[in-house]
Amino acid sequence: MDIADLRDRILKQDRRALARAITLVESARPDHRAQATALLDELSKAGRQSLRIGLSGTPGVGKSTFIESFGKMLTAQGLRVAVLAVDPSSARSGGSILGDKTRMERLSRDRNAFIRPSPSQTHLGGVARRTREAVALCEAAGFDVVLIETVGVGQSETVVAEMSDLFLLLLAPAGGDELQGVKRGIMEMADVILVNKADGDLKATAMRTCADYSGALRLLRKRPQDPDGFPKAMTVSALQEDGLSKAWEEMITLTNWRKEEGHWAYRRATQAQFWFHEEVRQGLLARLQQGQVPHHMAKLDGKVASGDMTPGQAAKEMLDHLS
Ligand SMILES: Nc1nc2c(ncn2[C@@H]2O[C@H](COP(=O)(O)OP(=O)(O)OP(=O)(O)O)[C@@H](O)[C@H]2O)c(=O)[nH]1
Ligand SMILES: [Mg+2]
Repeated sequence: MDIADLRDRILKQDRRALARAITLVESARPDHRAQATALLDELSKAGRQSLRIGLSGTPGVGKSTFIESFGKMLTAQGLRVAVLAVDPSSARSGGSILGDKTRMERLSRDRNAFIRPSPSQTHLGGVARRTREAVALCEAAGFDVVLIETVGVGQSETVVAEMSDLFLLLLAPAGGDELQGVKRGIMEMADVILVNKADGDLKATAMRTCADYSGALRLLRKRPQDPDGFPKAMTVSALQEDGLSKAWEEMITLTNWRKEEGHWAYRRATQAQFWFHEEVRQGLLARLQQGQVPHHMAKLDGKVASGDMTPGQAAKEMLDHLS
């Protein structure tokens, strides 16, 4: 593969080149990995930055519908929008991906939008790297906004928050007692909570739910990266495309404030460090699977089990062997 050519085409916003590059970063082959690293290094020199928006929500809350409506609203304003997904679980069946295709039909046909579904990978570390690198590729390809979707299952929110400038939490209208269902850690990550489906019969419930969450957000510890009034809860209807431009205005307000106050750059810097450390950790773990290492480990396993070596001694010998 001609990396210089791929770089030039991505910088010229060639979508097919972008798709090929994402396939390249998804590959686990060592030669592909080396090419991917070289490509990302080259592209980072262009210094292009998108607004990265993470979006999380439980199954059925309306993520796909929201991305379609919100994405169309942005492209109608002349913005270019990329959509990526982090899906570490195998829970997403082929049926659901098919469903997404129909739900995001208008957006997927939009010249100013680029949608890349999640690859079928189960290891969260692998998905995280692939998505983070895909985000970087989309930035280089000149997208104004990169939406990173995750279904709310445990750790994946943290992964997405660590690669986003803004984190949106999509919630469904619900009775007050269900407020407990959202984990505190996830609430603390949110910059904007959107209570979706605020339409028809659900509208009144959605407004109550929104008020409940506004109250809950006020009880959280104040974060330095927030101006007054943030994090904020709002109602939207993805289906009726209601409240979306208001939500976008709030995101812009928050982003501009963070840029002016230095929080935006600071967050990007600490995120880069986080991923550097994460890559080192993943690399070390990978080395445990390579060459003679598993064999050596198995031998030491036997000695530990028989009591001939303490776990500490065995670990030290193993680590000496690795370095
Ligand atoms: N009334 C109403 N229904 C909505 C709204 N947004 C989504 N829905 C409906 O909720 C259902 C689920 O919507 P999706 O967009 O597929 O939800 P999702 O979060 O992507 O679901 P998964 O991909 O399974 O995690 C669909 O039947 C939508 O039509 C809304 O704003 N109002
Ligand atoms: Mg969906």
